[in-house]
Amino acid sequence: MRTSLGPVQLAASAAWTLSGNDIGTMITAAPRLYPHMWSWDTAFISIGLAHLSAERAAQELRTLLSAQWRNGMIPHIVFSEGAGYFPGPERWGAAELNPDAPNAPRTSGICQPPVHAIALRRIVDIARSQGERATAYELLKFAWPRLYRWHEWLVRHRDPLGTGMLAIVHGWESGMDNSPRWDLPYAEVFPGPDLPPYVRLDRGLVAHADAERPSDTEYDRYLWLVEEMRKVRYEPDAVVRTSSFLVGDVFVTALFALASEVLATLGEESEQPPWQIRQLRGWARRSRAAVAASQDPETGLARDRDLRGDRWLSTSTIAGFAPLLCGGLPVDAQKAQLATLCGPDWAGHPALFAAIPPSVSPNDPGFRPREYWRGPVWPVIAWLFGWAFEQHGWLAESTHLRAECLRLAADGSFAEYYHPLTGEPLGSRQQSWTATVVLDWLHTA
Ligand code: 9WN
Repeated sequence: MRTSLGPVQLAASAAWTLSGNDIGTMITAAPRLYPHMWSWDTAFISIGLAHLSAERAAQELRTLLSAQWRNGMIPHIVFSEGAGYFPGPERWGAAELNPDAPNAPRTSGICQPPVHAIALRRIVDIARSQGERATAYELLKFAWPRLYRWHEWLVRHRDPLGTGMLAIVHGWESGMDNSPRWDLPYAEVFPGPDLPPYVRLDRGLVAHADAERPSDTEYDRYLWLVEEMRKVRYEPDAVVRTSSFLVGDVFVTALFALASEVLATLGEESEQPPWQIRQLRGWARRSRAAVAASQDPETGLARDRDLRGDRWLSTSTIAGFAPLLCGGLPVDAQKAQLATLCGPDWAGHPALFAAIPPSVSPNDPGFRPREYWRGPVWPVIAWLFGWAFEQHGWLAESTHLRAECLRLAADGSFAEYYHPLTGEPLGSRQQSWTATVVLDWLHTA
């Protein structure tokens, strides 16, 4: 029998989870599987934290931004002093190889989706609504220029075609590690004989690792890409030139477009340089157009672009709905996408436990309801769509999505992801970002 906590208990339990993951210097992504700070996790974590303490949320975002590389990149992992994750700082060797990487704290050498400006918007609004105007003001002053530099880094180093479609050099950069989106490009990644040996730690920390975590073959490729980057000392343009994996990521691009608009508006509110604000709006426009241009004429879904293989990647996943995040499609096409997302192939599928879009459609032959990014539901992805719906004024859809997400999360496990047909918690438990999006939903319900 599934537990179902009421809102007060659920909120208390989420707060308890966060305090359990607070190691003093940071809130880790999860207690055992992810005992460090992950870039996009921290953005979501700080949103939920703001409901408990705006100052604490600001501090968390500041910790992440303090590990920003001198060239502007926000690294995908900021390592705590604790061990217990592979690949750890020694395997990345970022500070040893690249003078732009900070020596302390140590970091990985790649990045993750640019959702931080969205978090900043949310924290500033929550802080203001709590009368914490000084906290909001100080955080904006600290974070805005750093986020501007982060967006500038992405434009400078990750738009190889100059079209606004941002490229990733590793599946980990998408945040959707082994999504079927990456199967074709990963098939062209051939680990060399000089791949140093390694021992995975994740497999021992998840109950059903074979079903719920990426395979060893996939890990060989992940680690090989790290080796390739080490060889060029994480120099961003050399990485883009040499990585065997280079893909225009439509979901990252949509988040970038959305976050650039948000950052521009925050810039207007805080009197940032007008030319930077104009630049952000221009970047947003270009990336929005790139997302729209990726639309598959047959399915209506947006597509990633394999830049090594020079081909569209038409795998149907949740990322195909990227235009619903950033806009840019003609009104009719947008309406059609929304109807598809809410319809029987996706969130409206009759067999789902809750009406939340899973990572892959249950009607897709590749649907694997327990497998990492190949079918389960990720609450943070639903949060992003819900937040974007609210911005577009689709209030009925966002309210419904929020209610369904709260129903799924009412078991209090704060799982990393959930089985879409049964609601069973999967992957890590007490995952910080799940607890924090639940807190945000509870406060806006
Ligand atoms: C690799 C921390 C991260 C999330 C990612 C998720 C997973 C790491 C892993 O965990 O990735 O970065 O070891 O599987 O895919 O989205 O940020 O929660």
